[in-house]
Amino acid sequence: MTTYTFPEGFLWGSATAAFQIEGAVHEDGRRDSIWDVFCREPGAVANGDDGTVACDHYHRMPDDVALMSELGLQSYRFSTSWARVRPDDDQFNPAGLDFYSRLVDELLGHGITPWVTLYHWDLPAALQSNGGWTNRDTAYRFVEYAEAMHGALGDRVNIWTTLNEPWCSSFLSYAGGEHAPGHADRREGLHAGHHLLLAHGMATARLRELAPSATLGITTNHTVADPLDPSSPTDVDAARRIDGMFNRFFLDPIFRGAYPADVLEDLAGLGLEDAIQPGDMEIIATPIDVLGVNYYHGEAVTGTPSSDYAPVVGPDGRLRGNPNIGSEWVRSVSRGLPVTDQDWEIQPEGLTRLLVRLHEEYTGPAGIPLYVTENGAAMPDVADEEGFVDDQDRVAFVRDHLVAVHDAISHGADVRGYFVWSFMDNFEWAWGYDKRFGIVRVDYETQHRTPKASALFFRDAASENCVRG
Ligand code: PNW
Repeated sequence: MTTYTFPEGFLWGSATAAFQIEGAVHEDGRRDSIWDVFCREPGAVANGDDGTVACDHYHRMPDDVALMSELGLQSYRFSTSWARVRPDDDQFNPAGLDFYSRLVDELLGHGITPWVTLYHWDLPAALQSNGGWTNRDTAYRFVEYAEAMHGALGDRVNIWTTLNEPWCSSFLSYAGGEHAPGHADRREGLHAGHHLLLAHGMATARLRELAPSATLGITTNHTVADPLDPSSPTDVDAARRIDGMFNRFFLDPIFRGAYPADVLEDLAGLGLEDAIQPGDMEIIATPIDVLGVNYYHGEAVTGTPSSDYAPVVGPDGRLRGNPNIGSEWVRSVSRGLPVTDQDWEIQPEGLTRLLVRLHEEYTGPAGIPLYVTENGAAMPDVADEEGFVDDQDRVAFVRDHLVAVHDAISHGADVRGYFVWSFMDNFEWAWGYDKRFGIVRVDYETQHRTPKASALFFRDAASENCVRG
């Protein structure tokens, strides 16, 4: 057995997102977000689930924070809900701002460092009626919202990330049709992607003025794409394309101030250029202090090159698109690796490769540290009568990925912390409540919380600053 000890000060935390846990969607002035609307569309979310109650965190927040403290979490990454603090794209809502202010006080009172994400996908529905992220104006609205959040929390919060996973909130949402608002339009997907990056850059610049000493960043989601057959030029090109859209489309503008040339070529004629205005790329490249990395799995890719593509109408009448804009012919195929409850392949070594590469190609040269802001697994809900889940499968997943982080650090990557996704079972977007990612179990009948074996494992790892395996 080897003991993997992490560098001193390594940050152990857990994460959630507002829409996935809060509930209380129409309380204290909150109004619909695009996810509330999307959940009402037949066929959009498994079982017709929605966020009306979720984990009822809005009413149980102090108890939830107390549990985080019992489990030894050093930091808690949460998102603030734009639809709660500025429901109508008009006045800010004091009751909404107050909820997050109380959350921050509660965290600090327990010695837990708050890590704020300003946008985890719950755009106010009022803004979607003007085009949402396809409208450049939404980026300016985001800056106003960021300013308001800083005004409410900036005296106590030091770590701010602008966006969570812009790949999801652009390509998967506006072109893939899988996430709210559920559109299947390539041009919309690309414009949303550009405007999200612009929003990130402008908000970062504004927050920097307001809080020169704050730690500012963004969280991006990544994949590690390998050619199914490394000797096939088509598969190699497929992997390049997926890497381009998932990873480099977002990182190159942020760290290098330009979209990658090969990606622009793949996307020629699809309308991205129409969204880019003079000066945008400089704004997007506003320096950041930290990069949050979300990693769940890599993939092997293949396909038959084709320029034919059209969204299809699903059995429920909804349009189904494809997030691989301009490379819709690329498919991910199983390599026969073990999978989670969501059929995502379990591939810890992908995380090592990803972190080393990000460090070498993007963050290292700029002296910027990496944090794993999400990693975790959906696993079956097998609870005993007391509601305890002995999730040794999740324990192994988290341990193996922590070892992978340790390997990346040994190879020179500057990784400063790890946030397990998620603190508790919650609304897993298009999968509804079917898929459970929590290290704490939620009984949705009683709202009772029960730490799983993985929570106890994580508590011990955090307190000892090491894992064994
Ligand atoms: C991330 N995909 O979502 C999010 O940041 C979390 O809110 C979410 O619960 C977690 O990962 C687990 O899914 C993703 O289809 C959702 O590729 C879907 C995809 C990727 C990330």
